[in-house]
Amino acid sequence: MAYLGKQQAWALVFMAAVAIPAWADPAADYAEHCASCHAEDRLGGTGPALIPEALGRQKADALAAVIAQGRPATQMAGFADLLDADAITELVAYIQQPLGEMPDWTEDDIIASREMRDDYTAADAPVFDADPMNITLAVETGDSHISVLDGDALTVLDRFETPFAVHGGPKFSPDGRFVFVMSRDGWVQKYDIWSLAEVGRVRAGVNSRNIAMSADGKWLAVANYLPHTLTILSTDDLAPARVIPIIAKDNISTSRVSAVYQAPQRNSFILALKDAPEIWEIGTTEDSGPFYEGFVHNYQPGAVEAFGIEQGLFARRRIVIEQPLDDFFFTPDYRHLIGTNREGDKGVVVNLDVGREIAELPLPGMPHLGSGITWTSQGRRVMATPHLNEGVLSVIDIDTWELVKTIETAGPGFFLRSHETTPYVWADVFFGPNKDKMHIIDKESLEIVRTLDPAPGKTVAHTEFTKDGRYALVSIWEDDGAVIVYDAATLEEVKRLPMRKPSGKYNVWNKITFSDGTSH
Ligand code: DHE
Repeated sequence: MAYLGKQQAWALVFMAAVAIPAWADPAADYAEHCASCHAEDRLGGTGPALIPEALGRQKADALAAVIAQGRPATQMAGFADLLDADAITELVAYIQQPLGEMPDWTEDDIIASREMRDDYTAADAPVFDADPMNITLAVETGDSHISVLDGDALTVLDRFETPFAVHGGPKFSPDGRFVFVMSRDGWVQKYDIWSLAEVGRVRAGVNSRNIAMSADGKWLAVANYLPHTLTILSTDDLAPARVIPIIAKDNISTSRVSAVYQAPQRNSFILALKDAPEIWEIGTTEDSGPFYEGFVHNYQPGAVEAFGIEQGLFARRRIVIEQPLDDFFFTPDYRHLIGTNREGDKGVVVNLDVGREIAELPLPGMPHLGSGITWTSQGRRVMATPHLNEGVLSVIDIDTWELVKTIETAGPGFFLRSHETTPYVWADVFFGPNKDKMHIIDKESLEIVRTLDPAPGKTVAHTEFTKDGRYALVSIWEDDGAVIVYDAATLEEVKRLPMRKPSGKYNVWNKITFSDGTSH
């Protein structure tokens, strides 16, 4: 309640300070231009929530520029043709107003939202003949569906409806039988691949980022922007096991969670905090810890009592860093993470064992580390990341942290993919005039050896391989789009499966084995 009171007090201060001219009608402009993506109540849909808690420290003029010109790397279009400068200024003031009441989403709300399907019956064995390990899911954002593909016959086994605005990779149970899908408005759906049936769904947050599965398959963590929590669900029945408030080390400020990842070798979840210079690690087994809450590299024994010790299931460990890191990439042993700083011009390497930063990397142009992948090139273990603002891929040696090469591309890309069995990395060019191109890069020479152009003028993006790496599946990311199946060796097109704005594809085997070439 203290939190609600603070928001309301802030609202009064705001209303006194911001005078919206009597003739302005930003609410009508919002309803006309913004609500379809950001929701009528401003709590987010395909677009992020437009309330102060989500807008963070962005200044009014920066927000006005985004409304006028759009935002690179997102679906946010520019509205300068439809709204004049005054209308945009008023719209900024409107979205900066706190909501009358801060949305809260408690454990009780989560429980109340839970909808388990009473028509679901668990099959004893897969209800299809296809190899259950070679199933690939294709997310179709055009009409909120997922197609379930047989990776050998390349046919659609099922097509089921998802919650609106699925984002991030769906996460499979370790045996590959169940999959969990998250939408930006906080819904988590459980689907049984063997039975080709939805099991149920639950709203774990009001505005969520992504999900992660614990190594033992028992827990699913949901990173929330709103409220400032991490929700941990039981994968069995989607009941909330713990709702962890994200309160920073100062014990006062709260933070959004940018993303949560599974660290399988560590039996933990790793969280990126958006508003506090901290990384959290949360144990997912009964024998987790003891973790010293407030752990820092130069930790002094006397400080233990000040911060407290946490032990057991969901015990937390806090790694204090210099500034908040947005997006993460992990080395395959999960001992190191690379994060991007807020300005998007450098990468910071954090050693998770000792809990401190150990190196900095020159990565200008907003690296998209969440799409990073690793492979071996000329005897070196390397990782590569696309950049959202520059037409380059950075290749880094993950033992020495040297920049091995900057590969120039036809424009900024979003996703990278490879597979153990292929000599190539597939890199899309998501933004700009060459959004219809897909580069094929040789893993050894790090040269672009071919550029595919399968649907001129259309966005071509995101690749996934079948289990054996024989086929590469690429999206034509348009409403009347398709998934194109390529022979991964000859690079010839084999088949086109029509789909409604297909985005990511996810192969069960590649995901549950943490295949080389897959971003996690
Ligand atoms: Fe994503 C994954 C963050 C915009 C489609 N995106 C991820 C992940 C993160 C992330 C942290 C890894 C999570 C995971 O899979 O568990 N995405 C962000 C952003 O911060 C950004 C730039 C701004 C935002 O609005 O959130 C952003 N992302 C987009 C889009 O605009 C995309 C292209 C369309 C969409 O659906 O929103 C998009 N993001 C995706 C996809 C993945 C993803 C398809 C999973 C890729 C994979 O292969 O695993």
